[in-house]
Amino acid sequence: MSERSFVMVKPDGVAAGLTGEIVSRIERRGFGIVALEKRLMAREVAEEHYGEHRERPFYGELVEFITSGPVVMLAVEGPEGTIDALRTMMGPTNPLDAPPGTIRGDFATDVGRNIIHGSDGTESATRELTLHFGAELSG
Ligand code: ABT
Ligand code: MG
Repeated sequence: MSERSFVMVKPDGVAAGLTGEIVSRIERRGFGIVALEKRLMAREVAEEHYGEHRERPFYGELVEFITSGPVVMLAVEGPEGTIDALRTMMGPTNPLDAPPGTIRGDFATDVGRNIIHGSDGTESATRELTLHFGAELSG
């Protein structure tokens, strides 16, 4: 059984020149990169992407931030468990809680600018891959 996740280097990660480092870590770990694209996320797409946070106080800022510059989107494939393993590589949402050796623990300090996104389960992976890459890449 294989599994796919939607991974994204956020605008702060791209601006900091971390795209290569992050893609390299994922690649060297042995995961497959099925698709990779740098682009600006449209506002409507960002609102949909963060739909689960619509009622949260930080929602507006989140949408502003994620559309503030280009992002690098990836469809990443590996064996069952890949979605969780990628989240482990990233570290906790708040970078100050992220141990050294994780992407956030090595390169970020701000919960609102935590440089990388990865799907948090199989359902969100399918939803996000479909939203950003289309249904063909979702499974
Ligand atoms: P994402 O990969 O962006 O989805 O982050 P993650 O799944 O690790 O964390 P969640 B809970 O999904 O947070 C989404 C974005 O909201 C930001 N955030 C979150 C805040 O700014 N304040 C908060 O109190 C919380 C809980 C962090 C995430 N985005 N960024 N950038
Ligand atoms: Mg999330």
